[in-house]
Amino acid sequence: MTNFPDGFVWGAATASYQVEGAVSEDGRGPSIWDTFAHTPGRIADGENGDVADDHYHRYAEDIRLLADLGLKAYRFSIAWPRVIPMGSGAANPAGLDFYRRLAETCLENGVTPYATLYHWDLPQSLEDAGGWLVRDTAERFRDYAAITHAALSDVVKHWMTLNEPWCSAFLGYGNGEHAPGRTEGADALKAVHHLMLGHGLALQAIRSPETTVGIALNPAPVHAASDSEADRDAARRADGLRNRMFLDPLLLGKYPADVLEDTGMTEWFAQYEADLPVISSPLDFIGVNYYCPQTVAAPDGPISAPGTPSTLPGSENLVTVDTGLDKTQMGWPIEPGGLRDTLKMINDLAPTLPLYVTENGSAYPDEVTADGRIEDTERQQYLEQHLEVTRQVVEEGLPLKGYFAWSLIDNFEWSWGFSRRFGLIHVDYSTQERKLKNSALWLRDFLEA
Ligand code: IFM
Repeated sequence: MTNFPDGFVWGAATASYQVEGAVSEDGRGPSIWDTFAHTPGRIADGENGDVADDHYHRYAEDIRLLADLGLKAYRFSIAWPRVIPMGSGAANPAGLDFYRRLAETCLENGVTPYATLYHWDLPQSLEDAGGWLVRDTAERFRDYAAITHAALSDVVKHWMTLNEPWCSAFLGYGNGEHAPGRTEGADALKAVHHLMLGHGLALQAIRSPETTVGIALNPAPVHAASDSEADRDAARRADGLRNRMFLDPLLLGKYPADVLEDTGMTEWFAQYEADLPVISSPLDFIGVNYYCPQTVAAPDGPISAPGTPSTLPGSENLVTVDTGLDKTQMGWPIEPGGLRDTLKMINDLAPTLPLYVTENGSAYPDEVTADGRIEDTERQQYLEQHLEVTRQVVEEGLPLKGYFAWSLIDNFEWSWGFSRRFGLIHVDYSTQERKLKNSALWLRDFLEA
């Protein structure tokens, strides 16, 4: 596998709550993830992100490790409650200083910082005032973005507004698996709209000739389990909620009418059509977080079961089908070609828009051998296969500009706690010792070649 173009960006990614720890230091305010993780029963292993990887104190070591692998870019996220502890109002200089130190350390190591403004750690006080179900949160996000960009744009040139708004809306307000843990049925679509509006307002607030601004989404190919009309309709519904509900407003300036109809939200959305030009403000790039495709079938009975906690409002009974592909520890089927299909889906809508793979990776139950090795053959294979598809996509001429592995280090995998490891680098959570896994050593050799 050779021949990526000069300038192709190679990086790895993390996110604030998953790695930083130091949740009460230097004036950081509480986020919805602090509250959620400390609520009994919410996190599989009963853990929380209070310490996580202690990246807040060990970021310099982590960035050096990243650079030693030959990676040239670090995608991290900025914690809103570190910068504006109560979500609105005055900025906390110590919070901004941390991200300045982090970005400067990247630059000293020859690593380009890529910052995401929102990777799910909403200030708790904003959730108390309605969270993403209310418009005010979008406006507060714009203010936070403007303050953060103004403070850091001399050292951070590449920005993403949101990470995976699908998760914020449908896991946060749909099935309740993520913070804030609410199950609001079709109202989760209000969260979609306010997230998208927040994205557009933030993008407009931080747009400048010196910086690029994009968004990281988690679209995925959705296949129908069979050619039957009912299964094809199930696929249309799942694709609408997963992909078109985000890509259409961003790239076409409209929401998909069929999704609004399926969810009974047509009238609510009609009130806010004037927001669409803001949401579809020109992007510099789209980031794609790709893990797996989805195959769906229609249920035997009615597809809709209003009131059921679900990521599929209006289609709650839709069935996810196991097609027999190998799976990672998350239970996610492995289909490297799905990365190509996903990039192509966006490229078809916006043929010249630069794309990045902003996340791609796999969880496996790693073990450290007696002599300290981590032989994560399956993760390495996953990486090799997806990089081969990445290469093919570039060769086919799609404007794919970079690849970020998820994740640089093992970390707090949300409702799974520390029970799922995605890192290229192993973290011993009792000592905070970092160790390169075999997949990282393979990647280092690959990048060197
Ligand atoms: O860990 C997450 C990350 O925060 C967002 N994208 C998917 C990853 C794996 O689940």
